[in-house]
Amino acid sequence: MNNSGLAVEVSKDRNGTDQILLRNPRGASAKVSLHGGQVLSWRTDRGEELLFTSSKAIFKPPYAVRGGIPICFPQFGQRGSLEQHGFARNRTWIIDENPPPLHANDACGKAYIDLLLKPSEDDLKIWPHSFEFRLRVNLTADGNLSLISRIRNINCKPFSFSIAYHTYFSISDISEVRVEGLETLDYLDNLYQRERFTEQGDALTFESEVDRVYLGSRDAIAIFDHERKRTFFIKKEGLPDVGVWNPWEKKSKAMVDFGDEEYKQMLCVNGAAVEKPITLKPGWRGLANGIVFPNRRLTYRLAWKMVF
Ligand code: TA6
Repeated sequence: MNNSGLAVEVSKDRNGTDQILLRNPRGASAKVSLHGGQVLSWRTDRGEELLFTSSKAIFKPPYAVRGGIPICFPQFGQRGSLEQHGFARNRTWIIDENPPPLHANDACGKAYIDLLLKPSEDDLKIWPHSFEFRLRVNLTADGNLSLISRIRNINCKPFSFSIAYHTYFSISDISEVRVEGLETLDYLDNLYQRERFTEQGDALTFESEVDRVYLGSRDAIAIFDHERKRTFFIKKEGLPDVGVWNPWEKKSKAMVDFGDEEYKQMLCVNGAAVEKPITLKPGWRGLANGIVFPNRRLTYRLAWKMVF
């Protein structure tokens, strides 16, 4: 624990993979695994878990843990020879001891860890683009969580990728939840072969499986959980799209690493760039994700922003 009461503790998980616990003076915490560079837990200063993880999650490579915030890179979805949602979430990242500096307000007064993923020789065979993916996970003194990603093209030619921060929010019950901020937007519906539709004018509520990518969304989205009297305010900058997913009953039963009834306790709202993949010329380009602002009124804001 440093003098500002922020702590960063490295330990081993049950498979011997390093995981990092970030803690702040009020007791809020975040846990990040080097397996997939995945945030597995984010707790308020009262110890309440805000992210969902399945009771049947498989914590063993090469599976991505079913929950938390998997990083879908260099692809969101299933196309070509890459595995669904790309390989970044199924790889072991390393702690980046000497990262390039970040903007001051993305760094000061935070407990943080810097992770780094580089492609293996095998990765380059399936995705022939050399990159460095740097991920900083921050926890601030009042419990904010931020994931700041910087992807560097160390090729000599441009490459394109799609990306999503597949964020599993913990909710009281899917019937108690509504999402605002996606009204009137176009979306690609994965249940209809990514056909394009337009959202009506009301808040999003859930009565069946939803698997959509909302396009060109505004920078403010809110998840209201009536039962828990909890609101996640999602503020984003730069990442143009937002994925929304709930598998509902049938798909839940078909997933080995997901409980049959667990669809009731989770909702994925994912900051993403899907419709228009991002093209990187050689050099740095930054993306950032999840800044969660808890405050005393059980209101949590999640913001995504682009960091250049
Ligand atoms: O977020 C939407 C989605 O693409 C769904 O189609 C579903 O497959 C989900 O991601 C989970 O994907 P995963 O590969 O983690 O099982």
